[in-house]
Amino acid sequence: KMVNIIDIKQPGFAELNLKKLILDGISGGLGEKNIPTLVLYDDRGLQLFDQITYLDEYYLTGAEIDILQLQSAQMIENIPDGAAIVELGSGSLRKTKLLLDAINNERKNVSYYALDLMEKELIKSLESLGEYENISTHGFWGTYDDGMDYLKRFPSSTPKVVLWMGSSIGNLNREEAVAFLKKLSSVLNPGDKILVGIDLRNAKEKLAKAYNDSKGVSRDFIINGLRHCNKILNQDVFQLDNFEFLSKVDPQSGHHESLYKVTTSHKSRYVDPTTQATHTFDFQEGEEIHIEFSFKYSLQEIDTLVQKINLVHGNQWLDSNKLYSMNLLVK
Ligand code: AVJ
Repeated sequence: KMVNIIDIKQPGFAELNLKKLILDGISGGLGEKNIPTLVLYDDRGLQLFDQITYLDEYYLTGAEIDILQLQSAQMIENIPDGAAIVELGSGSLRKTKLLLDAINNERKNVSYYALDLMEKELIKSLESLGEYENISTHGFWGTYDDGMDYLKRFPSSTPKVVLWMGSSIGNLNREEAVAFLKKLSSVLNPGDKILVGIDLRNAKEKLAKAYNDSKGVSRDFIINGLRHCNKILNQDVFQLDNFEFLSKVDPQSGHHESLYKVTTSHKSRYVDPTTQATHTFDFQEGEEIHIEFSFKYSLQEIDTLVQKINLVHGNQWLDSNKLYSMNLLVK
């Protein structure tokens, strides 16, 4: 199958930015260091995350699939004929396929655009979709920001549905989530929709297992981020033996946090290849470096979120165990 990938990236921008974000992030003092969450998703990181989604302990994916399998008929009533469906962070398309199959069975004509940062993954996953009679499929290769810019170019007569699944919203803190959705909403027209998957505030024990599973895949996934940093910097700034994975659940603020804990005090350096300037980094034993938040929402918090972004909360679907939600937001 031939797949159609459109490069919508601002050239060079993402790579340059990530290097600077890593170096700035580890330049702080004790307790101030952080690493951009995005470094988790290189080829190996995507593979490991895909493995995580098959673990029973990581209940989010199963819950979203449960909703899509049992309630997709009602869901696609909200997708008009002729719509452009744009998915942010499309990944393996395992879940999207359920939705597209249902749309195709209804003989609705839609165009589907999968947006992802990894070109190889985009090609592979779009190839795996097979042919639909009434659905054209396309790949957008770029960042969320590139995708939002591109959305402005769609004719206003085309109804748009933005899919944002997997509770990816959880990687943003609550203020960032409002800001992001406001920006997304600003490139939509009245009547356009956002279908967003949001994990609920579940029991502390459940979260602890979801993000620190018994097989250690979650740990490998997070630790791989350091390996990817070294690749991006083209130097071994992070000595993997000196760090371990730390998983923290905070029931009060309703999030999980993944961190790196420094096991041995040490220094490391980075030599800037263009200026030859040397940056030195000081890591103290016991120091914790932030890498990822996964924020959870109560039903009340979802309502508040939707109010803040001035959208109308349409249907809400929960999985059979009421662990996870899919929400229709209408501009
Ligand atoms: C893909 C961002 C939704 O936060 O639950 C899985 C990533 N991190 N295990 C999440 C993740 C650790 C995941 N998201």
